[in-house]
Order: sequence, then structure tokens, then C-alpha cells
Amino acid sequence: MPQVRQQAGPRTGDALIVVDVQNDFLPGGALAVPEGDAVVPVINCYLALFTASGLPIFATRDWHPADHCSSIAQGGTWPPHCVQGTHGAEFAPGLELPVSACHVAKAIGTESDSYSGFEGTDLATDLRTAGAERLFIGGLATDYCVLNTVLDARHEGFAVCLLLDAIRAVEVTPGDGEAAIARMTEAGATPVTLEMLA
Ligand code: VGL
Ligand code: ZN
Repeated sequence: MPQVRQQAGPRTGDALIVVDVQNDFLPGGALAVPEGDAVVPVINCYLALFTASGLPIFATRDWHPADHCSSIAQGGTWPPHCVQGTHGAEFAPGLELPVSACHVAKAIGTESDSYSGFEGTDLATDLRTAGAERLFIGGLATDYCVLNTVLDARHEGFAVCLLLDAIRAVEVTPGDGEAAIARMTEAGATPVTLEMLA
């Protein structure tokens, strides 16, 4: 008997947002996320799906000045990371971003940090201009930039599919990743995996 199942996408009105898949968040980087590199091949599959469908793709990147307020030396919480123009700030070399992908630099000023790709950027406007209504969001890190980007996307009125197989957490405290996933789903994000879309 043919199986009837919901088609989750991607379809017209969908956009893919890849959050901060940068060298400094991968093993060996300045602020390595455990297993951060594991998201790369999975995100490449999502990139291929969205590219094949001609749907918009956005890639955010943490893009800090060297004396950024988030660094320990400036009274912040993190080692210096994703410093503008450095190798650590570059997208992971294995990430197969199409040339058409829109790059979104965030937290670029010295005095303000922002974990969300929406804060201080044109992302919301650019997404609406591109006709996006539903955002597929994955990347690094689950408990910081993915969390805040997803919550802001919901506040901006976008539907959100959380790429459960393409996120990894920093887990300063064990359980932070699961807690972040719970907060995102409570905010209305729908968890999806590749096999649900293929
Ligand atoms: C991030 C910590 C500091 C992230 C950025 O991309 O999740 N985490 N800056
Ligand atoms: Zn940062």
C-alpha cells in the first residue's frame, strides 16, 4: 500500500540558514565545539537539496574585531575567536556553499555581541525579499548561535525547521544542548532530519 506522509520540503518559500560553520568552532579551533565537524557533511546534503531546488541559502558567520567584548581579555566569556580576516573566521573548508549563498557577518563591532544572525544584520529583510517564509536552520552552536537565531526567527514570524542532525552544542554545562533544543521546540520550531526530507 502506498505510504502517505507529509512532505516536509524544501519547497517554494523555504530558505536554508547555515549558522557559523567556521574553523574556530571545529576541532582544533579557538572555540571548538565537540564534534562540530560532524555537521559539515550533513549540511552539505541540505545545501545540495536547496541548491537543486533553486531556493535561497544564507550562511552566517561570527565576525569579531580582535578586541571584541566577548573575549576574556575584555571581560567577556570566550577565548578570542572568529577574528575578522583570520583563518579561524573562515567557513569550514569542507563546507560546500554555492557561490550564490548570501554571507551574513554578525557581531562585527567591538562593543556588542550577538549570538543571533538577525541581530544587527539585514537578515530578516533579505529573507523576506527572497520570499522566504519557512527557515531550515542548522550549524553551530546549538546552545548559542543556533538557539538565538531560531528564537529570533520565530519572533520575526518565520516558520522554523530545526536541523536536528546538523547541530552540535558547546555544553559549557552538560545538558545545555538538550535544553536549547527544548527551548527552540517550545518556541514552535519543528525538528527535522535529512531522511524526513529526501
Ligand atoms: C558562538 C560562542 C561565541 C556560536 C559565537 O556561534 O554559537 N558561541 N560566539
Ligand atoms: Zn562569538
